[in-house]
This record gives sequence, structure tokens and C-alpha cells, in this order.
Amino acid sequence: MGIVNVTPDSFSDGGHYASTAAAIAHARQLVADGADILDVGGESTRPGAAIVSAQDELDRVLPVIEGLRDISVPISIDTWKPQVMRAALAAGASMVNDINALQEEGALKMVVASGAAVCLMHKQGMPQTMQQQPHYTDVIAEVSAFLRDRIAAVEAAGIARERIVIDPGFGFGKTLAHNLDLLRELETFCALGVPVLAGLSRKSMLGALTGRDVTERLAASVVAALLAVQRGAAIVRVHDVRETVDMLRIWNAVNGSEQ
Ligand code: 7PM
Repeated sequence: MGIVNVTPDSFSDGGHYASTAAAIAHARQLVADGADILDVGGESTRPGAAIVSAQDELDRVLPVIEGLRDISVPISIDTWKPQVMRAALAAGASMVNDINALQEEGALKMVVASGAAVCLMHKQGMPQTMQQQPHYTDVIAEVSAFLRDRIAAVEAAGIARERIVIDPGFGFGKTLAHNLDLLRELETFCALGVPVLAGLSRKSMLGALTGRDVTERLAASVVAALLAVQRGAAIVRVHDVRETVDMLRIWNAVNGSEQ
């Protein structure tokens, strides 16, 4: 899964042409590099980030999704807002990546009605404050119980198991020790019976371990993706698709799977 961040335009013409065109070009490059899914986001869900209004988020992501109508891979919309889900799914997205695991009022109904796939992610607290004091008695048990309960809730609401993906939410209300536990024990989440997505790309845990700035975390990100795949991750959410696909080619060759 390749990350397509749609950033606000700094141009004063009120339009979004430059950022839209850049995001579409970037998305096409990610697919050329081997991405199997594109995750399009308007930057509303980043830890510590200010909440963006649904209208601002739609103004950013919709033209990008519309501009990718002919793309050969599924498009995921990275949002927790039901209004953004509805418009993005109508515009051609077929998956919702929700850091709030469809707990927002109206979100579950929206995905049920659309027939879309969903990624249910765990987080502790709210993005603005969740890194202040993450606390767990048993991080693996607690994240696992949350994901198990959300799978049951969305299945009961009418989303087929085949359309559900889960994600322990690296960095979302977790200390470095919690993140390492989650990665070490990723197979526990695979046992819940749906594909596991891992998002480790360029994250601050990799910065903490290497001492490197976010722009210098390529090697750490590719290794982290490999460790996740070795422990059963079915999808890795990454910025650096080309390098990650190279890694997966080696992994697949050694494991005797498709080249
Ligand atoms: C700053 C800090 C900017 C963190 C961006 C981020 C995930 C996600 C994000 C994830 C799923 C990033 C994160 N992370 N969705 N959205 N799983 N499903 O690295 O781990 O993009 S935001």
C-alpha cells in the first residue's frame, strides 16, 4: 500500500491545481513502482495534527481520487469522517482506512452501505494528545481484544469478513517499547483471522532507534516492513514503494513464492 498524502496548496489563487496534480503524479509513480493499493489522505489523522474540516479534506482528496479513475489498483481513503468516506467512495475509492476503526457516528453505516473494504486500526487516545502518556497493562492483549471486538462489531453490522483488514496502529498512543512489542508479537493479530496491515514507514520509533531524521529513514523503514511481513503482515503501508517492492521480491524468491 503506497501512501499518497494530499497536502494543502500554498498558492493564493484559491485553487488546488498544483497539489492535486502533484498527488496524482506521485500516485501514478507509486503504481509504476509496484504498489497494489493507494492510500489517499488529506492529512487529518496524523498524530499531533490539527483536525481538518470535512470540507477542506474533501477539497484536497476528491480531485485526486477523480484524477485516478483509470488507475489499475484499488484506492483506499484515509479518513475517519463519514462525509469524506461517502464522497470518496462515490468518486471511486473502494476501501476505507480508518484510524478510528469505524467508531465515529455514522461511519459504520456508510461502509456497510457502500460495500467497501475497511482497515480497522487501533489507537489509544486522540491524535492530538495520544503520545503524551501511552499506558497499557498488556499492550498485546489490549490491542488484540480491541481489534477482535471491532471485527465482531463490523461483521455483525454487515461487512463481510473478506472485506476486513486490521492494524495495531504503530505510533498511535504507543511508546517505543509498546511499538516493539507489537511488532515482535504481530502474529498474535494474524490469529484473529483477517489480514494484518502494518504501518511503520518513516515513523518516529525508527527515528528513536537510529537517531535519524524522518528524511533519512529509508533503510530502517524497509527493514521494519520485512520484519512485519516475516511475522505475517499481508499489507505494508509505505512511502517508499520501489525499495519495499525490491525487498519483497527477495523475500518471495527465498520463500519460493511468485517472483
Ligand atoms: C506523522 C506521524 C505523520 C505519523 C504521519 C503519520 C497509519 C495510518 C498513519 C498506520 C493506518 C504515517 C502516520 N499511520 N493508517 N495513518 N496505519 N492504517 O506515517 O500505521 O503516515 S499517519
